[in-house]
Amino acid sequence: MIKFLVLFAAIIIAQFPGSAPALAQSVDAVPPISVEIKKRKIVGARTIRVKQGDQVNLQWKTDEKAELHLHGYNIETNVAPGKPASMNFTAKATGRFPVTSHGFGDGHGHSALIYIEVFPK
Ligand SMILES: [Cu+2]
Repeated sequence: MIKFLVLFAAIIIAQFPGSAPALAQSVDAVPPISVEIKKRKIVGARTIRVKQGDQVNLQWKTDEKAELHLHGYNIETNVAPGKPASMNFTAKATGRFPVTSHGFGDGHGHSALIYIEVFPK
């Protein structure tokens, strides 16, 4: 699974070198989406809507260490204060997918922080 994710990330990076925004635009790349966690809650809207086929880049910031899990796509990433993290994926599957935290601090809560909604093309 880890190998697959690394390969997946490598493919995305290969397709979208940071220096070529014109290229990225031609293939349904959406601008990076910033998501901030404060006091164990999302700042702002709790739903992110994208279209099937979009290259999604979620950029996480937090005021507390957390392990984030995008369900359905099964992407996990660790984020900590001063250490932003990103989740990159192609929105292939449609539906509504929660991102949960596998425990802030020493807890092990599993409630949804935010939902990613992927609409059919
Ligand atoms: Cu989870």
